[in-house]
Amino acid sequence: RIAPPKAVGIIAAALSAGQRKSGVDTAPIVLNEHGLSTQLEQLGWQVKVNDMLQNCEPWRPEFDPDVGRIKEPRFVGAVNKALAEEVRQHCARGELALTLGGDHSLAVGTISGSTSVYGDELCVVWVDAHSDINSFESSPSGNLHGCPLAILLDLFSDKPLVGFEWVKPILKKERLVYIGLRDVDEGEKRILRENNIKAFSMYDVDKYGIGKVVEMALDHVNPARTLPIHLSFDVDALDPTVAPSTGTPVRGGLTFREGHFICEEIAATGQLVAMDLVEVNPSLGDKVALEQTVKIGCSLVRCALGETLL
Ligand code: 4U7
Ligand code: MN
Ligand code: MN
Ligand code: MN
Repeated sequence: RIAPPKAVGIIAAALSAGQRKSGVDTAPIVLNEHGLSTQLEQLGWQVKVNDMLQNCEPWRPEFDPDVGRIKEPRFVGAVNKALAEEVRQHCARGELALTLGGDHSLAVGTISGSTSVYGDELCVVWVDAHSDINSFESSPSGNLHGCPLAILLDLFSDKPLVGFEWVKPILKKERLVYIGLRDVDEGEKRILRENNIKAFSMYDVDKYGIGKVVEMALDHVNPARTLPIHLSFDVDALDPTVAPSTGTPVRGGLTFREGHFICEEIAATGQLVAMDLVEVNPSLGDKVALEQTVKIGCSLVRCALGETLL
């Protein structure tokens, strides 16, 4: 090859305190045991494994009472602060920052890290059944994995949430786009409408087809395809028949090919600088379900990193 080897930092982020089901913290180890880092090396990537947050217990505070309905804000905030610094370092070295979750609250850290290097040009493509933009007032569950975008866009509340005082609102709402939504809370719908945030739901995937949806999504955030992209991929965007081992499955999701197509189109832009793969929970479902979910997680990452580009 003529081009210098591309490097990727694989950050294991064993965060589960953003939701209530145990096991999601074991996904990074299970994904790597399945051979993800070797697979990326075979694609020509130089792989650096970052296990700083493979165990999040050192960041757990002694005392972490709820704030309103919000659960474990100090713990989730502290892990995210540390994660932001790891992502920042990888991005600053020109490496692709690949974060393996863990629950989706970790996107506060990963996107804080990527925007700290790439600034407000950074585009976020959020692939999910859910819109993860609940505020302090709107969160029905108090689980922070339903809130990361409200925190990042500074829509969370009048004053920063305890534990998240360090977050800088660099991400612009014009640079955020969703694909795959089908379970959006009433409060979230209002937030999306009031802030004019672009979203392509499963309705749009049915109506226009995935090819047109991804084109429209990228046209919205990245019309000339010249801006850096952060892909935040929640496996529950996929249909539960395709990716069953996840904490908040919702029927009617993306097919195997639709999920991969999104990753392939983003790979084709050549602008991917960071990716999160979140909400794989190896403790949910039987052996077959787990095997299927871990396999698809690995192949989504490989596709986003160029496996199927000819
Ligand atoms: B995920 C929910 F109420 N919206 O806020 C909430 F439906 O990262 C679910 O997308 C959030 O998996 C799901 O708790 C968070 C609920
Ligand atoms: Mn999510
Ligand atoms: Mn989700
Ligand atoms: Mn979920």
